[in-house]
Amino acid sequence: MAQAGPTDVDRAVAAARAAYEGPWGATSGRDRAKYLYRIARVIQERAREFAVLESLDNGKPIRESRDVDIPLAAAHFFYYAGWADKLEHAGFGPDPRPLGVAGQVIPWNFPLLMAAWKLAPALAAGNTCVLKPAETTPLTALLLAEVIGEAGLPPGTVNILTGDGATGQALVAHPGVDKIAFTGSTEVGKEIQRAVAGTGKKLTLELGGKAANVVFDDAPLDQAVEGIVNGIFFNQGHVCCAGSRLLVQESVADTVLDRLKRRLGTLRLGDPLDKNTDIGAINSREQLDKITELAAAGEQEGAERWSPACALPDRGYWFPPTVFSGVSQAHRIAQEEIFGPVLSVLTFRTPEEAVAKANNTPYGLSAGIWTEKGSRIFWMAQRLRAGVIWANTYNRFDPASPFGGYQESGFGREGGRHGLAGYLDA
Ligand code: TAP
Repeated sequence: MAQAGPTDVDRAVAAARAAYEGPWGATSGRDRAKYLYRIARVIQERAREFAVLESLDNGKPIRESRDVDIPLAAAHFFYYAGWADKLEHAGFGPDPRPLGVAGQVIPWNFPLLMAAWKLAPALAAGNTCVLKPAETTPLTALLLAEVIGEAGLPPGTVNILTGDGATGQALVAHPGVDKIAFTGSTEVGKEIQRAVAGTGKKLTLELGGKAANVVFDDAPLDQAVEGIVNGIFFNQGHVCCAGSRLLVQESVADTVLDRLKRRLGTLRLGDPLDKNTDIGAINSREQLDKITELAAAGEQEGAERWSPACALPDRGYWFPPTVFSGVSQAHRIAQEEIFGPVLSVLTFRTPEEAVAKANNTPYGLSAGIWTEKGSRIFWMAQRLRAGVIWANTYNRFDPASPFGGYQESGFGREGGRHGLAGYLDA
C-alpha cells in the first residue's frame, strides 16, 4: 500500500482547499444532501463487497461487517444527508458556516464506519476532507473513495491518503487544515493535542476507554450474560467502548460467572469469512502482542484466568475469549485498555460501591447498567462519568445518538446533531 509523504499531504490539502473555495463551497445544502444520499445508497448497493473487504482487511467476522459495520456506515450518510439543508435549524445560530478543510485520522477497528462517522457530518456541514485510514486497514476507505467518485462529488472534495502514523502526523501539522478530527489511542490523541495547540485549528478527539458493565442482582441474568458477551467479545474486543470491566453484584457473581462461562463455550472462533464465526482474528501482530502481554500481567498480579476449550487456527493472529475473575482495582487489567477479547471481573455490594469502582479510571467513554429497576438506572446514569450509557443493552449505535467521552477518552461528539458542531463555525 502506498505511503503518502509530505508532498502527497500537500497535494491532498491543496485539492481539498480548491474544492472548498470552488465547486463544493458553492454547492447548496440541498445539493449536498443529494450527494450524501447517493453515497449512502451506493454503499447499500455494494454492501456485500464492502463487507467482504472489511473482514478480509480487519479480521472481523463477516456477520458483524455485514450486519453492523456496513449498514451503520450507510445509515450515517443517510442521517447526515437529512441535516445538510437544515443547518440553520440545528441550534447553532441562524447561519452556521463550515470550517474549511478537515483533516481526519482514523483507527483500524471499524475502518469503514469510522470513515463514515468523520466524512458524513463534515460534508453535510459543507467542509472538504482529507482522511487517513489506519495503515493496516485502508481497503474499504479506498473503495469508499471510488463510491464517492461514483456519486459525482466534485474532485478534491474528499481525499483519502494511505500511510502510517507519519502521514497522520504530517496531516495534523499541515497549516492548510482548519480542523482535525481524530479517533485512536489516548497516547496519540495527546500528541495531536500538543501539535494543534496554538494553531487555531478546531479539534475533536475520540480516544480509548475502559468501560464498566454493571450487573445488579435484580437484572434479567440471561439477558445480562448476552450483554456481557456482546459488550466485550464483539469485534474481538477491539472496541473503544467495550464493556471490558464487568462489575457484578456479589450475591449473583457466581451465577453470572457460571452462565457466562457456559455461554463462552458455545462461541466459535475462526475464519472471519465464515458466516458462523463469532470471534474473528486479531488485527495485527502488534495488537496480539499487546493483548498477550496484558493478559500475562493479569495472571502475574494474581487474577484467575479462564478461557473455554477453543482451538486456534494455525495461521494468523488469534486470541481466545478470556475471563479474569478475582480482579482488584489496582491490577493493570482493571486499569489499562487491553483492546482485545479479555474481560476483567470485579464485584461490588452496594450501588455506591459500583459507582466508585466504575468511575475509578482515567477514561470516561461508556458504561452499561443491568437492572430491572428504572429508578436505579437513572440514579446510576447521573453518577457514572461516561459519555455513553446503555441500560439493559450494550454496544448499540445509532447515527442520531451522539457518541464521545470525558477525561482521557477525549472531547467532542460524533453522531446526532451534536456531531455537526465539530464541523461548524458556530
Ligand atoms: P493509534 O495508534 O492512535 O492510531 C490511530 C490512527 O492515528 C491511525 O491511523 C494511526 O496511523 C494514526 N497515527 C499514529 N500516530 C500518529 C501521529 N503521531 N499523528 C497522527 N496520526 C497518527 O490507535 P490504533 O492502535 O490504531 O487504534 C486503537 C485505539 O483507538 C484504542 O486505544 C481505541 O480505544 C481507540 N479508539 C477509540 C475510538 C473512540 S470513538 N473513542 C474508536 C476506535 C478506536 P497507523 O496506525 O496507520 O500508523
